[in-house]
Formats: sequence, C-alpha cells, structure tokens
Amino acid sequence: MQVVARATGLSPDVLRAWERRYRAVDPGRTPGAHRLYSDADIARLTLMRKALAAGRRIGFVARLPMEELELLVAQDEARPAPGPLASRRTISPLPESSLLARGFAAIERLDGPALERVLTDAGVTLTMPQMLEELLVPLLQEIGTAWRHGRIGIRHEHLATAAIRAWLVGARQVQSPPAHAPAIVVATPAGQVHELGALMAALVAESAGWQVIYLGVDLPADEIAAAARQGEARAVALSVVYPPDDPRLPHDLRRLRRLLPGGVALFAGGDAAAAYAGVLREVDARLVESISELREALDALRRRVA
Ligand code: B12
Repeated sequence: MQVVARATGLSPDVLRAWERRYRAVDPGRTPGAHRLYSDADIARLTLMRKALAAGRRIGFVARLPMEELELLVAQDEARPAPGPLASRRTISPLPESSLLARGFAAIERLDGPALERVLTDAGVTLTMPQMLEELLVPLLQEIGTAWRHGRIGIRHEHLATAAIRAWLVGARQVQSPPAHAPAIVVATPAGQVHELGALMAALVAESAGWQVIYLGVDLPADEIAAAARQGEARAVALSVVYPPDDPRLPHDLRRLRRLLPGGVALFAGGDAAAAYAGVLREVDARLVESISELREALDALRRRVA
C-alpha cells in the first residue's frame, strides 16, 4: 500500500476509498490479506489522479475502461487551460450545505412537505444549474449511499424521488422554448429505469432553448428513433444510470444509430454512461459528463443549427 501510495501520489485512505466506493481497481490479496497491486492497477490509479486534477468527477472517471481513461487524460493534458469542468471546483460557497442538510433531515423524518419547502426555497435562491448539480444530485447521491449502508430504507428513497420528480416536472412546465426551437428526444434506453437524470437533461435542454420530446424510461431503440424522425429532432439525449454492464445496451445503441436520420447528434450521460464509452464512441455518440456540459454542447449545436 505504501509503495503504491508513493507511486501514484494518492494516500492509502484515498486508495482504499476508491476501491471500496467505486471499485476503481480490484487488487489481489497475499495469503496474509495484504493488497497486491499490479502494474496495470498503478497505471490506472495514476491516470485517475491526473483526470481528477483536471477537474473530472471521480464517479465518472472510475468507470472508464483503461483505453478511454488514457484518451481522456491525453485530451486534458493537450488543453492549454484548466479543463472546462475545473471551474466547478471554484464555485463560491452557497447556502446549499444547509439546504442539503435540511433536505436530508426531512427525508429521514419522512416529512414530504418539509422536503418540498426545501426544494421551493432552493429554487428561489439557486440558479437552475446550481439547483441540479449542487442540491439535487448530491442529495440523491447521499440517499443512495445512506440506502446502501442501511441507514435509510426504500420508503425514504421513494418519498424523496416523488418530491424531486414533482419539482423537476413543475420546473419544466414554466419553460417556454422559442418558436422554431430545434427538437431533442430525451429518454432512457431499454433496461434503464432510473428517471431523474433524464428529467434533468430534459429541463436543461428546455432552458437552453430546445423543444423536448420527453419519452421517459426504458425505451427500445426503434421507438427512440421513430420519435426522432417524427419530431424531426436534431439531437437525442440518453440517460444511463444503472446497470453499467447490460449486454443488450451496446446492440441497442448500434441499432439506434442505424435507425436515426443522418446528422442527428447523440448524447449520453448518467452515472453508468462511461461504462459504455467504447460503443458510444463507435456510434459517434458524445459521452457527456455533467448536466452543465450538456448545456454547453446544446448551446453550441443550436448555434450551428441556426
Ligand atoms: C432513486 C433511485 C432509484 C429508484 C429510481 C426511481 C426513478 N423513478 O427514477 C428505484 C427505487 C427504482 C431504484 C432502483 C434500483 N436502484 Co437505484 N438509485 C436511486 C438513486 C437514489 C437516485 C438515482 C438517480 O435518479 N440518479 C440520476 C442522477 C441524479 O444521478 P447521476 O446518474 O449521477 O447523474 C448525474 C450525471 O451523470 C448527469 N446525468 C444523468 N443522466 C444524464 C443524461 C444526460 C444526457 C446527461 C448529459 C447527463 C446526465 O446528471 C447528473 C448530474 O450531473 C441512486 C443514487 C445515486 N447515486 O444516484 C440509486 C442507485 C443508482 N441505484 C442503485 C441500485 C443498486 C438500484 C437497484 C439495483 C436496487 C435493487 N436492489 O433493486 C434497483 C435497480 C432497478 C433497475 N431495474 O435497474 C445503485 C447503483 C449502484 C451501481 N452503479 O452499481 C445506486 C447508485 C444506489 C447505491 N449507492 O447503491 N433506484
């Protein structure tokens, strides 16, 4: 452990946490149960440290296959300035920590109205990207962690999901895309039932001036493609949160690309999207790391379309 810590520049605590939480590497064990890292593990951990230094998210980086990780770090190193995502680290402190704490406490008490008040208050004080990335996503991640460790139950997760879903649906209703806005289809592919990432992507697309054809979750490729053709969509955004190893998904992505009219941009994001980085590249889909990156990409595409 000490040797690997020195070689990678990561502390033993970080090494253990990355292994436990993200399965970043899977070292073997000696008969005495000491970790036995391979050269490939060390290379991977070093690349992960570099990607994080460039502002990438651990949850995203930890899932990337080795070739994709190498490519990402090479791209980051080729960029003269800090990566676009690094700026997220410098966001000034906001009252979100207390909103987060209030939100989580309300969930633990199963107090739906209190959670709704937190969301309403936050909607007034935070910008929409802050609301999504600094309150809702961390809150959902905290729920996921607490649930995994048995500190809260499915009832807490369901109460929170219902309130957050209602907030997102309400926020979408006040968006009014301009006339002749380009259309985008937002959905999750077959086998993907986590909806909130897709709803967030829909909200962001609308706020970026796109007309959203929102299909919800668990859609076969043929249906997504048919919606894109019918709505003359210029883009399709897919949310891929769980599972990270569905053998059907690569086939579906290839089929979707074949069925989509030429020139339709394909975006994929969500916690498990990076696990499909290879096939996403093959079908010329852009792997988007965050909601704010989607916003930037859609702004650029809309300017080109216009
Ligand atoms: C709510 C929830 C559920 C709900 C979903 C309800 C619903 N209507 O959506 C229910 C109860 C159904 C559920 C079920 C399960 N869940 Co669940 N769930 C969650 C929870 C708490 C939130 C999920 C969520 O909405 N995330 C979406 C967004 C908010 O998070 P994100 O993926 O990080 O997305 C960010 C970006 O990636 C991006 N993004 C997301 N989508 C998109 C799309 C585009 C285009 C772009 C650009 C960006 C983008 O935006 C976000 C902000 O940056 C998470 C915890 C967590 N950490 O997320 C667990 C979690 C995802 N679930 C998990 C598990 C294990 C399960 C179950 C297997 C549990 C079980 N034993 O049954 C089942 C699987 C069901 C299935 N058939 O697949 C695990 C997955 C672990 C893993 N990756 O291996 C998690 C991480 C919880 C945990 N810590 O263990 N779940």
